[in-house]
Amino acid sequence: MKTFKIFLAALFAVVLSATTSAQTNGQTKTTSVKTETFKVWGACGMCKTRIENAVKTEGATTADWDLKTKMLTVTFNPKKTSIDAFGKKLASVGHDTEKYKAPDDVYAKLPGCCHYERSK
Ligand SMILES: [Cu+2]
Repeated sequence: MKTFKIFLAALFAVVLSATTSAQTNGQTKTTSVKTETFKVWGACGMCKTRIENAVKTEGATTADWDLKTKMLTVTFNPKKTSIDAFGKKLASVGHDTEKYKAPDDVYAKLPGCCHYERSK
């Protein structure tokens, strides 16, 4: 009887773990979240906050900008937003990307510490 109980418990555990993994598979299929990394010019911690907030208002789920490498890693739902939308938004708040350049007057209004070296 005791062995039978252990057998049942083991069987239950196997079924349970199989169900959980099936659920996670289903989730990754339905919410197709994309991760991309691209370069955003900036200079300091204030830039980091500004850059990350800018892409989040454009629909990024997560955003992490590296001050040393100037690389921004974003996760987002491609059905809701795009790298293009992020680039435009970043330029509008003063940060150059490979594709979109910030207007000179917006760049000029950034705090002194944020005046990164611009590519010509
Ligand atoms: Cu800054």
